[in-house]
Amino acid sequence: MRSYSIDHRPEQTMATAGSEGEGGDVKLLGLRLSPFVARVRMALAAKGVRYEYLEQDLAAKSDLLLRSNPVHRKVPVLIHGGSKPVCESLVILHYIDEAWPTAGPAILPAGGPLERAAARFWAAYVDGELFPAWGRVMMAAEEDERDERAREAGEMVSRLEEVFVSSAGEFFGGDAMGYLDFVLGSNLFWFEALRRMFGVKLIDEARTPMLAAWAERVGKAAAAEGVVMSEELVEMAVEHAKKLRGFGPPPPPPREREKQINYLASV
Ligand SMILES: N[C@@H](CCC(=O)N[C@@H](CS)C(=O)NCC(=O)O)C(=O)O
Repeated sequence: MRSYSIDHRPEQTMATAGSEGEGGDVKLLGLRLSPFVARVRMALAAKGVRYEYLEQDLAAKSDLLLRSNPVHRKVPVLIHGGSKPVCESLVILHYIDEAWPTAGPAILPAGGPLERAAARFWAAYVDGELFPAWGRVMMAAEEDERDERAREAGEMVSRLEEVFVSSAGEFFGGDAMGYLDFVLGSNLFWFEALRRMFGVKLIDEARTPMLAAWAERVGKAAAAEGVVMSEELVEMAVEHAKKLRGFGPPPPPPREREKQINYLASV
């Protein structure tokens, strides 16, 4: 796939929300438009872990990124105290939970192995099914196709509504945000971008009222501030989506397109 870049120059910031947390220096290699990165940032903020944020340019990958994640060459990568880097967002969420067990609420559900297995199952569903599905909505060439893709993605979100209803709390994680809140919540700014661009509402007050209320709560949570919920991010997502649509190769047949789901790789 061709690579495109937009103007977000590597940025280096110290995330200051929250307290120091346990354990030395933490670096996160990330990309602001990446939901995979956003979920890690939400979890670090919820735990009150201070970290240095290093925005990456995926069109010209840094030596640090290539050294830290030689297998996938992707963000996010977490480096804690100069130790071995931790790669893959879901693995990183588990790591954060274990490395800072007493700082902030637990990330994985505390209810027992079955509950944790269910959370992992639905997280895999979000990444394996819903993420590519909303990407297909974004890339649909024609309105009819987009409607069909939006219907498919909407059905997935409806399933997640059922999961949420059975979790009976403010969040998937109960009273505080946890694993699935971070995993699904990190997609919210892209959902908003799809709504603005095409009027597609993946989370919809009428069809998925509980998730609509959940999304409001996530949006107001301190851990999401600037990372998932920010006007600037939504605008960046819209601009990026336009670029992908405008400069992309001619759309392949739908089945082929399923293989090309790494849209954000070209950011
Ligand atoms: N499964 C990975 C996906 C991470 C991912 O796809 N990251 C993209 C940015 S959204 C990336 O770094 N892509 C660079 C590339 O593919 O070259 C995770 O959960 O961390």
